[in-house]
Amino acid sequence: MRVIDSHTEGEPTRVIVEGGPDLGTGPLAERRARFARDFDHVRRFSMNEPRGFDALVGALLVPPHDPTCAVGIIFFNNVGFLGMCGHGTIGAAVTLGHMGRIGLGTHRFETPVGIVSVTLESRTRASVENVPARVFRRGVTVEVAGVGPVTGDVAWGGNWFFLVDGAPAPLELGFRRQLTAHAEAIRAALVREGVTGEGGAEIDHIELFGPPATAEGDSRNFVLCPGGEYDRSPCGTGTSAKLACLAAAGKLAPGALWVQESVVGSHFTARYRLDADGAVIPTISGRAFVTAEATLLTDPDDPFPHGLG
Ligand code: PYC
Repeated sequence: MRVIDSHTEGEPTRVIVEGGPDLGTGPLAERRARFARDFDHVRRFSMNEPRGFDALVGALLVPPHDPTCAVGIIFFNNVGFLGMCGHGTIGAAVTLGHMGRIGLGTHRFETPVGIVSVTLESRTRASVENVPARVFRRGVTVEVAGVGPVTGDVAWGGNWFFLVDGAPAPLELGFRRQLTAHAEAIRAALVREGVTGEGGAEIDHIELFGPPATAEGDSRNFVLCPGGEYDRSPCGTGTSAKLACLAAAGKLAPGALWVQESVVGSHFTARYRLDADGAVIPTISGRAFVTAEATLLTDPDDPFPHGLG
């Protein structure tokens, strides 16, 4: 399997460019289901130790179902599959540019949750106009074990998020274990109290917000991902969900700039527009850097041919 690795504002992406599973044709949501049902060992092989690690997000390039798209992408991680992935889309765009498969300019990428419009602005910078983001429930309070009541918003930005203002420690790398434990306790409380996204969808990302660390920033965040790791970037789908919350609260006007800092000190710039139906359409911009071109190997004598986990 040939892969190209990159990081987007600190968060890693591994694009499978050759040797991935043949998922056939059809809508991407169906092909993602086929991937999960028949080829989960490929996800584990490429994501888990010893070839990967828990923060890694994978991106399988597939022929698009919609012929207006340059490519189809299915995102996955150490525990399963994602709807969309903002940092991963920026990483994939820079990777496709690195491979010479796309040039500077705007391209449509198809994902299991819809088509996104991606502009490769330079060799290392891309912006993504995401699928519509929306708030599902505002001001939901759950009782978090060892903490007490915590209030947040449930919103969609391509994945489901619970967004909380405030954290028990500074949003800095040195406090990541404490922040992770806090966010995991919130996620457990959501499950225990039956708080979900629309249609009973699991809320698998928790986003904690605090004040920015720089004069340019509007806010800093810590995002717990489904597999227990934190997002090194400010999280593209999480920032999209944040924009939907800000728009719903009347705190950010269409077109206004929002600078979202991550826990590692990187940032995404973000804005939204309203479409004809009044839906929030976020655009997230950031940098990505190619870090490796590799061939992943397996050995018939390897006791862990599909990795650990
Ligand atoms: O950037 O959307 C994102 C993302 C989701 C999970 C990790 N990064």
